[in-house]
Amino acid sequence: MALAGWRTALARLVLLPLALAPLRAGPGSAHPQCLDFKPPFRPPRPLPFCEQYTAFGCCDAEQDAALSRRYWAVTSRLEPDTFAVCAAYVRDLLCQECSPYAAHLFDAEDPSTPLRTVPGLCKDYCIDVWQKCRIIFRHLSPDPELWALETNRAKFCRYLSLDDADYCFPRLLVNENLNVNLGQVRADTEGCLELCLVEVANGLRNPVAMVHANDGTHRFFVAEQVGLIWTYLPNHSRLEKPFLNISEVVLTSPWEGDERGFLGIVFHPQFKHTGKVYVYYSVEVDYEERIRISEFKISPDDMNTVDHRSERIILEIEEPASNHNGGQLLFGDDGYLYIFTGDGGMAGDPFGKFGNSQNKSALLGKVLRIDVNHNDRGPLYRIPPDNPFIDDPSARPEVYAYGVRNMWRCSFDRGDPITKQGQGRLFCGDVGQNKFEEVDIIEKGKNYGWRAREGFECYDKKLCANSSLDDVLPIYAYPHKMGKSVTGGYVYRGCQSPNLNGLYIFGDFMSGRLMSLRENEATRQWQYNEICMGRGQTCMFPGMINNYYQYIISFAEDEAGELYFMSTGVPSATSPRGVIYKMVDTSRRAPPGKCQIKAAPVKVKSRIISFEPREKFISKTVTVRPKPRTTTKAPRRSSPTIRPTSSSTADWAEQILQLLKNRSVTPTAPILTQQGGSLVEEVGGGKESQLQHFHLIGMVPSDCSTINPQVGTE
Ligand SMILES: [Ca+2]
Ligand SMILES: [Ca+2]
Repeated sequence: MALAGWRTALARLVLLPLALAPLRAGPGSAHPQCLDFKPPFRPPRPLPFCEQYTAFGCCDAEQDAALSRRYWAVTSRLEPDTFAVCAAYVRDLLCQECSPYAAHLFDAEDPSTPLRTVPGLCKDYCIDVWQKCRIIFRHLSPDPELWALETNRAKFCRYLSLDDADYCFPRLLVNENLNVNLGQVRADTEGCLELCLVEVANGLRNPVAMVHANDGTHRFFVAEQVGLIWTYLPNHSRLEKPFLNISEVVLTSPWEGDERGFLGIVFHPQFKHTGKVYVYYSVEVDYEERIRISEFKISPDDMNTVDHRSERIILEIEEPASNHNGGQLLFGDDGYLYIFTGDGGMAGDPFGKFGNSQNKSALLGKVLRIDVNHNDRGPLYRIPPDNPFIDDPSARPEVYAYGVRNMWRCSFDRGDPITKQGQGRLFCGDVGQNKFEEVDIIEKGKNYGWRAREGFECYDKKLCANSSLDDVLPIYAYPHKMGKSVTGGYVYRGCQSPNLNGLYIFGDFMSGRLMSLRENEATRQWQYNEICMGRGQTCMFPGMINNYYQYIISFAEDEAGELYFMSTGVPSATSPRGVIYKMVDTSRRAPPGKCQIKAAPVKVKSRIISFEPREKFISKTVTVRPKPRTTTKAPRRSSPTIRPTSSSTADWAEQILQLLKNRSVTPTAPILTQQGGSLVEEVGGGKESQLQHFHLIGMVPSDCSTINPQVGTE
């Protein structure tokens, strides 16, 4: 094939100074998008026909073959002379369907407007093709309006021009703004990675965890702090009947900042066969506050509900104060159960001679590891034979790692989908005291420093100077001007956003900041990048949004490895303002068909409540700071629990019960919640909730005066 028509035209074009001068598309305004309203991708196999889009674009080999067939159908109708001159134009015009900017070329950014039949052409190119080959348009386009203009060059080329001249063919090919970093995660000038969100669930009251069963059903289960867990089907609809309801025994309150409550859930790795689920929650027993780790079994006649009578208490630990209750449960690849406890509470880990965390005979301030397999007979759990301190008579054998303050959210890396690199690494966010929040990689037997150290700095100078401390420093720590309570996340190992592979994504509960770390393979250093919401058109794809509520409670991974986070506008265990968001990189998607899942069937015995997204894309880049709100403090107390006094106790207890009743009947109904002492009616969505939204540009509240509901800030 001779030199493609566009290249000839392009050569001429670039000689004209005017052609390159008006690069109006500023940073962030480029918007790669395919004709199916989705981001472009890297084709898994080379494209033999539309070669120029073989590295990145909107076609896979199948679509390329279809375009090739169209090419032969069109060109076979041309006389040999015409063919010689015009075939390259036909190919160029057809192949623009594979351009990463196909949606712009064909006016298809908006699904409600009709698609062009021919890509938008720059004037010079149009004149060129009109003069030599206008006959081809009859075969290329079924549009009678275009045919009618065939004899009038000016009208013809006006008809084929684009409103946004930056995107016309072939000029967009040399537009630097449109081509620089194409296919890579978009970042602003400060290196903030611009990602987008899809709303997945809403109306949740402090959603603390979202987990899957690893049983092929692709269901997900969302736990609310009050002690209710809901089953969601892969299409995001929710079952009316809760998966688990232990709200009557779970100890929590409506106070923003109450760290007690239902805190964690994990399915047994062989759940499909064992039917076992493990939960972690606050409870009061004989006027003593405890954390409890229990085992439940799935109901024999409903796969979407546990058998509520099957609870077996695996472990209970007394909690000396209401804050720092830990709450993460995980199973490792070794099949053992990992339990992440807090240091017990108060400030500065004051318990005992040198605190709980450095005391290996205490279960608080630790990562514990136990074996709950084959526990139907004999002890409820066993000590894994290779636990690090089993030979130390002064240490509890359950201890796996110590020096932990309050690890709020940990995760195992699944590893690279192909190379498995990184697999099994255990990442945790450990909430700091007054100055630093940190991210750690947990290893067996290691000391994570608290209370000797906070972040990289000494906290207890005497302990810190002790040569036997031998602690592991965080992989990353940030000061309190960036946030005051870390929420650990996940290393992205999903399929749909291939650019994010290997990125550890986490957040801060107080500032609402989303953050990321990526390991430099060569230097082993962790590269930090903030994550912000895509600006301009970056998130302008059907179903995507670019804003979220501030209080980032937890992150999650679905069965396929896609990444989510949960946040709320009002961090109270009774406020239904929690939303689950899926994180998406719109700069590049996986090739079509690659991420298709085949979910195993789910037998449903409950009413299904379909999902209705409420959050909206905000088109203007406005800076909306969260409204200053009256804040309530968590009850401060010494053991035993001082419950809120007399009349209010009955009030909130009744409220919770009422809420639970309301929830099971009409989950989307307005719910009453107590805020600042008065009852305020809350209605989801609408103007008011928009005000609670914010963009990351300048959104960080200057005064983080609210108390974290899960993790402490003294
Ligand atoms: Ca505590
Ligand atoms: Ca530490």
